[in-house]
Amino acid sequence: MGFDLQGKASVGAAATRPGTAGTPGRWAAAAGVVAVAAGVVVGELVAALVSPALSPMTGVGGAVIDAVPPAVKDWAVAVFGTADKLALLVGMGLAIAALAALAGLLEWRRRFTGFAVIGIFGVVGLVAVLGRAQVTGNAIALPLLAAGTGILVLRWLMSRLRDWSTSTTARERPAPAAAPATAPIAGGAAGPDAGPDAGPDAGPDRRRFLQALGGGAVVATVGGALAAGLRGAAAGVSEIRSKLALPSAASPASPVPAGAELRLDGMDPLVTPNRDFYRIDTALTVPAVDPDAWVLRVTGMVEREIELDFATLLAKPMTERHVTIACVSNEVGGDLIGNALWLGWPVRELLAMAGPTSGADMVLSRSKDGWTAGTPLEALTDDRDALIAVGMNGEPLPLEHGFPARLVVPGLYGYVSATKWLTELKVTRFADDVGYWTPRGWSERGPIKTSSRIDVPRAGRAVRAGTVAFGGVAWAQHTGISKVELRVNRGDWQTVELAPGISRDTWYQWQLSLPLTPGQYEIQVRATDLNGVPQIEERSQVAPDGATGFHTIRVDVTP
Ligand SMILES: Nc1nc2c(c(=O)[nH]1)N[C@H]1C(S)=C(S)[C@@H](COP(=O)(O)O)O[C@H]1N2
Ligand SMILES: [Mo]
Repeated sequence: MGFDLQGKASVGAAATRPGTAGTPGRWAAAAGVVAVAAGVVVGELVAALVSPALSPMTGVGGAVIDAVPPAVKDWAVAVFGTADKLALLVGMGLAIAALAALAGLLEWRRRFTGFAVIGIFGVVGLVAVLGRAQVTGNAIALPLLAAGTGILVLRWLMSRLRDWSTSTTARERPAPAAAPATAPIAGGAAGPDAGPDAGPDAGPDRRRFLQALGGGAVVATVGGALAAGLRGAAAGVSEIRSKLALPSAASPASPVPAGAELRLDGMDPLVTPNRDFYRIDTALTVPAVDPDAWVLRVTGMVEREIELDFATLLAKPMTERHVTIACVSNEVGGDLIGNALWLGWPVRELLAMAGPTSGADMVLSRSKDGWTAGTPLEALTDDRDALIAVGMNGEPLPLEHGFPARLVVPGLYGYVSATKWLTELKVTRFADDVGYWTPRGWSERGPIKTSSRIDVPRAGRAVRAGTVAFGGVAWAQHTGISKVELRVNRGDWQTVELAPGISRDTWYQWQLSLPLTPGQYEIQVRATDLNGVPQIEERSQVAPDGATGFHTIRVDVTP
């Protein structure tokens, strides 16, 4: 490891060396390109797998588009026409390749400088991705994952290249003519550590480096093709989705009552935007379901089996409802809950056409990827407007949320009801069938438990003494909330101002202002449903059927 010496070489002198044809400098640049390609491919592949709407490359591309002055955009459109986006991606690819080659060269000259260049890529990618609207939490990891992979691969290739260089130098003679890299790196390999690595012949080390480089290039190419394939399938469906016109609702949602949305600073919106909606599923790759190929089958204990295609579904009289859905894994105070405006056809109408036979008490719904949920037949046939949903907040379902159709059942946790990428409804009995999560330690039935959350002030955040505003949400789907109370340091419960809910099936916002002097406070919230049943005080884990306990936060009030 005598390469510190290379780093000490002046930039001018060093620049001539790696730039000379046939020196390892050229190979260092190649190593940079392969390493960065591997990083980008890993980022794209993981993105393609976890969420089709995410792509570090298109994230950066989008940020470039946003940052570019309108005149340049007009110019690009004029010159490249509709291929402007392709031109942008090609341009980005070339720019990244040039920077990657530079990173390889720099790393060859001075350890960690090339890593730093790749690290800066990662941070730029991060900033670009953060600025994109569609992007959700886990996207943040992707540019860092890409940069980390790039650095690791470069480190690996560099150590091979140095072995090669060291052995070449140690021989103190040019390698055979066939070797592309023959010039010894002056000084660099002659350091004190060079001795043990120095072989009598550069052949094996040279071969090892070239194998590593070639292997890296092959893996990056195959991974890139795979990512492109996955992305292509999802992109095709995304394209179809973006052109889909949803029918208007025959039974529209009741309007959001005045005052339902308390405009308290720091409060989550009453209706959760799609891009912020929590996502939970077992799907490693988001199923890309072409609506033209989609059918929903009603099978099992029915008088008539039914096959429903998407066009037929869209032609049914649609119902639109606000419903707050929640995950059974939502901790007290957690954010695995969201409220959306769903458009769909009531499941009970489809089930009525099929005619469940007597004895049936469960519907096992199945998704494209084989996941299942077991829902009480009653919850799908009573008056609660369980929907075969096609729309979410005025748009077709996002791919991540079940495009083209999913179930939404007010009052039940998602794992027993909210099947995304829906393909089958099997009418059956709890005695005969089980949903995916039941044998894995979760209850057969999963009614949502009444709960409440403090969102303002954020837990652990310091606030100024005086009048302190508290606010949050409370929910008891399909029953509704009658009362929310707050208590300070386990004192008396104080009733808060409860905003009108959109419906019994949605969460309600609440707020309360309290005069507080400087000090530390423990604040707790509890909700009571419209039947007068208060939420459970005793703490319990999320498994097997949902967490209980009061959301408790600590607030530091400063003078
Ligand atoms: N196909 C499929 N549908 C699914 C799941 C799944 O793993 N696969 N998870 C369920 C669970 S546990 C929840 S909480 C909800 C979450 O829906 P969302 O991702 O749209 O918020 O989807 C449900 N539907
Ligand atoms: Mo869930």
